[in-house]
Amino acid sequence: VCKPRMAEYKYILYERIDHTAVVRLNRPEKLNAMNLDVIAELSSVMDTISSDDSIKAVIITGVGEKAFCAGADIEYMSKINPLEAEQYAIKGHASMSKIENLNKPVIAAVNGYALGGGCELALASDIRIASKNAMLGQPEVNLGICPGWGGTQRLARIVGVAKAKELIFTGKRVSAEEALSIGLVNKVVELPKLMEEALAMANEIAKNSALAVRVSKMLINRGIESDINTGLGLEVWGWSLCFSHIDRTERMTRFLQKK
Ligand code: DAK
Repeated sequence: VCKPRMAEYKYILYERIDHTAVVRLNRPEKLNAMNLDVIAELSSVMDTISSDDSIKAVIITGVGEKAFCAGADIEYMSKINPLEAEQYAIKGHASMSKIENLNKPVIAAVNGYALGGGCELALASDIRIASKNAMLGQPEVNLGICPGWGGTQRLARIVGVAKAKELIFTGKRVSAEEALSIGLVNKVVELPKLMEEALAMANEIAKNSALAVRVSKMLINRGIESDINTGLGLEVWGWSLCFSHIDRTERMTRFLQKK
């Protein structure tokens, strides 16, 4: 019998806590900056998580107390040729899209700097919880590039066009509190409480029907790209799909039997 073997990762730590998958970027000496290998490993762990029905929620965070992720690896980018840059772009986009479209909710536990690609990683997640020391921003224009892993698109959708333009054009960093005030993060907590809070939210999600949560995520993501009638049409289909699952029958029966 061939048992599936958990892939060994060099730059990420992967662990299961009950129904939650916890993925930690593990390159603290470089503030968890993402080179091609980090991106490839992130992509691979998302495939593993995606096919495991026992996982109900995912937390992405960084190792250390200083950084969630300081962005794309500037040293690596300074050396690559156009063909390598193409691979970096394609694989980076694929990774972010895998997170955004993952069949489970993803919580970014932002434990410090989330800059450039690091902020984009948080933006590709569904929910962001930040520690008080977190600093978020898109400083790419300082380096002569624009945000390239979805920052120009997702940031504007999350905080609105005007704030996204301010953040991207100035490249300035915002504190966790300011990020909270503009809707860039959902919640701010003390650093030692960050994982506890993220796990508590993941557990709250895990108590609900996995199919209903999954369908809701898909409907919100697709709907935001569509006109309202297309979105509502999708909602009819998604809602009806929930009736195909025993979960709906059991949960409604439990309610009616006052269990
Ligand atoms: N890349 C590589 N190394 C980094 C790094 C980064 N982004 N950020 C930090 N490090 C390294 C530092 O070089 C240093 O390494 P050593 O010198 O010790 O070997 C170590 O991490 C500790 O950093 P510092 O000594 O600088 O620590 P400080 O506390 O003084 O400063 C800082 C912390 C976060 C303010 C500072 O490190 C900083 O400003 N880092 C750069 C942040 C940044 O500009 N990030 C955006 C990068 S651009 C793409 C799409 C998207 C992107 C790329 C490609 N495609 C479509 C292909 C995204 C681009 C970006 O993310």
